[in-house]
Amino acid sequence: MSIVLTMSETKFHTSPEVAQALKSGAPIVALESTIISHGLPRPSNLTVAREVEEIVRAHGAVPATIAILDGVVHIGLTDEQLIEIANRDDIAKASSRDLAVIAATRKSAATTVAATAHLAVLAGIHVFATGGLGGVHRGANESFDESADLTALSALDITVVCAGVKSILDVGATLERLETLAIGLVGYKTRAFPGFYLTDSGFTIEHQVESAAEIASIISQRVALKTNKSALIIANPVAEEMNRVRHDAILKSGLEGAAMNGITGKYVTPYLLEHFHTASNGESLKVNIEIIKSNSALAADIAVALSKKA
Ligand code: PSU
Ligand code: MN
Repeated sequence: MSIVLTMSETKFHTSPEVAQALKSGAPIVALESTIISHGLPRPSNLTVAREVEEIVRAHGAVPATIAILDGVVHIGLTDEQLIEIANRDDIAKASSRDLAVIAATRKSAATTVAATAHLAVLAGIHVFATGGLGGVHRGANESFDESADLTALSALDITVVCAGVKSILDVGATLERLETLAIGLVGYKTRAFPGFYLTDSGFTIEHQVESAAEIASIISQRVALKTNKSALIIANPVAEEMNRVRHDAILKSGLEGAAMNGITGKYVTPYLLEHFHTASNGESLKVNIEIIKSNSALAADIAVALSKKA
């Protein structure tokens, strides 16, 4: 027996503002929602979600925060929907593989980098801002824990602005995987690969760019040379990093805590982020918020520069 899904059964809602921008070719920036539901504590999660949208607008682009609410995929959220993502207790964390299940069962989920990038491209959006990418976890040679962000980005034409990968990961292994998966990587005004809370993870990036216009040129060349089957990552270090000594100590206790409490799979990243925010007395939260804001501003500048080229 074959199951045929009609379009009406696939609930895919693009907000009027985003739909209009898509139609007119105006610059758009996709924003993920897992940061809001699982990455930041209440109530700052909602404040940040709103501020980030404002920053994108102030830089001349239209924000498209992406999530699934009660089975409907939303590209662009209303303020009421942002509130739901920030405050509802039944918001799951969805990677690409979960999307169909959440939609079919009429559930609600925030989307990770993998799922957001997938839905953004499906909607026709090719610039995306997040905090830090998922990657290869420490001890992955035993646990096989590698974020689906990597494989998703190996098959999507999208430019992702991030502060490198989270320092909770095996950064060296993640960089090797990015190379294998042919995911482009350039540093924004730096050749030091950022480590999320830290401006320099200790690893080097081969290519450095100085402006959004330069990034737009690279994106055009990717299309011309057909290397746009996989994503391009713009590594944008935070202006002011966390205290390194404190960072390292909190990371150590966090990893120990995760192991002791048997935290595995998709729960590892939210657990460690939460541990950082609590143990650092909000210092990591402050840095995390700065990261998301500055990445959104740069993503908007890139989207604007791209629309000028078109
Ligand atoms: N960046 C942040 N906070 C977050 C994340 C990124 O500043 O919470 C989320 C993203 O949604 C990313 C996810 O896709 O963490 C990675 O989770 P995992 O390691 O389970 O793939
Ligand atoms: Mn994982």
